[in-house]
Amino acid sequence: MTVSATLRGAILEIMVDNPPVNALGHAVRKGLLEALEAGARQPEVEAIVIACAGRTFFAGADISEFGKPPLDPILPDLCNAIEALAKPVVAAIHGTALGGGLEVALACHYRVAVPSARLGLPEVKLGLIPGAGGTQRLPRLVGVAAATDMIVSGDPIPAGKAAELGLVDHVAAEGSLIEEAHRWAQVIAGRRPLPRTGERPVAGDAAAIDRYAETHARKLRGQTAPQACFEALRAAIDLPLAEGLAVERGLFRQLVAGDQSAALRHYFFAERRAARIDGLDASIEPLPIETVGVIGAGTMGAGIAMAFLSKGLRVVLLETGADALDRGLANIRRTYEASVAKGRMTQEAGDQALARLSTTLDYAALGGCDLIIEAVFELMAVKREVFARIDAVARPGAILATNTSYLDIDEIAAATGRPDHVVGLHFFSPANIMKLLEVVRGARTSPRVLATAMALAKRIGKIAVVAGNGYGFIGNRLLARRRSEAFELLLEGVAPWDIDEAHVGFGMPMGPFRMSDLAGVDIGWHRDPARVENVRDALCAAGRLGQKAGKGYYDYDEARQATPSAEALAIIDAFARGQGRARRDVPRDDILERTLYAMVDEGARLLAEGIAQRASDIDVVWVNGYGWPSYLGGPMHWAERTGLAHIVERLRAHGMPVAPLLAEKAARGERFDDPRPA
Ligand code: 3H9
Repeated sequence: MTVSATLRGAILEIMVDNPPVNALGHAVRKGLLEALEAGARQPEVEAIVIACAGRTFFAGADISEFGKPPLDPILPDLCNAIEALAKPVVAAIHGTALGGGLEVALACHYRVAVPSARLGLPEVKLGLIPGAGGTQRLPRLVGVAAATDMIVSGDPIPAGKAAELGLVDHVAAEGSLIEEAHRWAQVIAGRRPLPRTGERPVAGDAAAIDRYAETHARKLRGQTAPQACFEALRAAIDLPLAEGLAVERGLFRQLVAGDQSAALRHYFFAERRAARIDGLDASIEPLPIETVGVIGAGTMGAGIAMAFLSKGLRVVLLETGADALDRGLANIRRTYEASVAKGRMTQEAGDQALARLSTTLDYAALGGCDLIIEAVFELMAVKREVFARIDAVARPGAILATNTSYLDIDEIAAATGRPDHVVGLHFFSPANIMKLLEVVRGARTSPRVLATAMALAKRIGKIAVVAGNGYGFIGNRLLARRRSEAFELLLEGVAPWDIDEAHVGFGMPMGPFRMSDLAGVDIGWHRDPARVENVRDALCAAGRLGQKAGKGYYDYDEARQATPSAEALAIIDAFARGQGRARRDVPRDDILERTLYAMVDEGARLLAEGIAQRASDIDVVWVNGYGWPSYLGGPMHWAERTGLAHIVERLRAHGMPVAPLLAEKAARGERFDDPRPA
């Protein structure tokens, strides 16, 4: 039974059980409405409590139903029916009341929640607005400013904060939600008039909306849903409830049929699918990991250490010299202090994280670690030497991991006597903040080690994607392909800033050359100024190493403001002439076609080679690690929306290679993740 109703005294308890997250799919909506109507008819029922079984209150509408014809009762009608009921309805909230789930709660006359509950309207993250009254009822309950914040950020708030705002009427003790909700229902059963949220006046005016729009303009650039949120919130201020609800409904319908929401919904499921490894037995128990050894206390090593420390694991941090170790430790301390100062972390949590850290100059101290990860210089000889050393001290069964971003895992594993316990854990900098983790599986990595890496990633709040062992894995392989196409454009006379501007206009946070300046133009440089084989070498030879040197593709002032550099342009120009390259007029549209379609082509190659398990994994990598706008779904989803046949045609028109898999999918009119014909 999805929905059951039990009469306890004069209180009707409606319990919904629709695992895993009690999404408000058709059966739930129908069952809920029927139970409510029955309760309204039963004379002995004085009040109704709506609660959910399992781990959470309703986590929202059932996202998998979007795009299909709506089945009655639709959620807005259900919410209106709850609010209109002649008997009081109490929502009993635990876990997360999200989206349509919070909208149901808003339609109830009272809300009781446990302290650990979180309440939010995350629809904007799916390219939508709340479509079941959220934009009209929330500002009536908590005021325009708080409602704007919640609806446009999409971030949930804890029950305590919700109680302060008037969104929650009573915070129940953890573990006694149902009892307290019943008691609350008994107390309010006779109170009239019923507090109907939709009948309240809206507190506040449009100034709060304008302020929010102004403050967040940069972040919201290019996205349709936040603008629709603003419009719906304005309707809540200006119009009576019924008309406001109609405006909201119209906007919701428009958005749900649009490209951006399709992309964000694709992304939502892509992220969850990424956690699954095809062919891996799901019953494999991960190995227990409590203590992690981190080798190298530079920016990357320190970031990795913090990623574990902050989530309750112990870390032993190793460096080869005392000075480097001190610098790393100071860096970690500073980062925690800053987090505490900014209110992102409590003092206590910061202190506890630091207390879990120990440092050492001696490899022998890593002997008790369950996992040892190295973040040392990106050179095969160095990696192999480090792996041989950790293999000698690590206890049997310990996992040895490398943070390499390009190198061959199998060659590294071969330096040890336990290649089945070697895995790549490619963190992204800053590793304590960036969500993405590429888990690189070597030829001999054992299933249990792989399962452990995935479970560990989840535990430390990372989004893990499995990659096969190939140069640059998933993310950097696409990056390298984009870079080489961008270099081609430079040689044809396109300025770096024009290429960057095209990417920013597309929705990326920055273009490839600003990114290169930020990361260091000299990444991967051979350090021989006399050897100039490409534009990068030419710039490095002239000391233009990027932002850290005050000059790279751009010139930087003291405030790190970038301006186009005449000198960089002259260096690029001289190099191009030396290569006998003719300059030509490149149409603006070609910039994006060539760089982005090249990435799609490379993505198809990753799929054909089995480096990526599925196209949606490539999307997850690029959205999380490289700033591909999530509202464009990731490069592979975007390619499908653009049309694979069109992309193939344009690649050919540019004289660029076309991966056989891409050509095949385009010719068959298939999507990347469609099963391949046998
Ligand atoms: C909405 O409500 C629109 C309305 O305003 C108007 C309508 C007219 N639907 O994340 P997890 C699945 S829009 C369908 O791994 P966690 C998920 O795919 C909705 N399925 O667990 C996964 O399946 P699988 C607004 C859903 O504990 C499984 O449940 N609501 C939905 O890490 C477990 O999910 C949201 O945007 C759904 N709504 O996190 C909330 N939600 O096992 C979206 C989850 O097959 N959900 N699934 O891979 C979340 O944020 C998280 O799932 C939640 C749990 C925090 C609830």
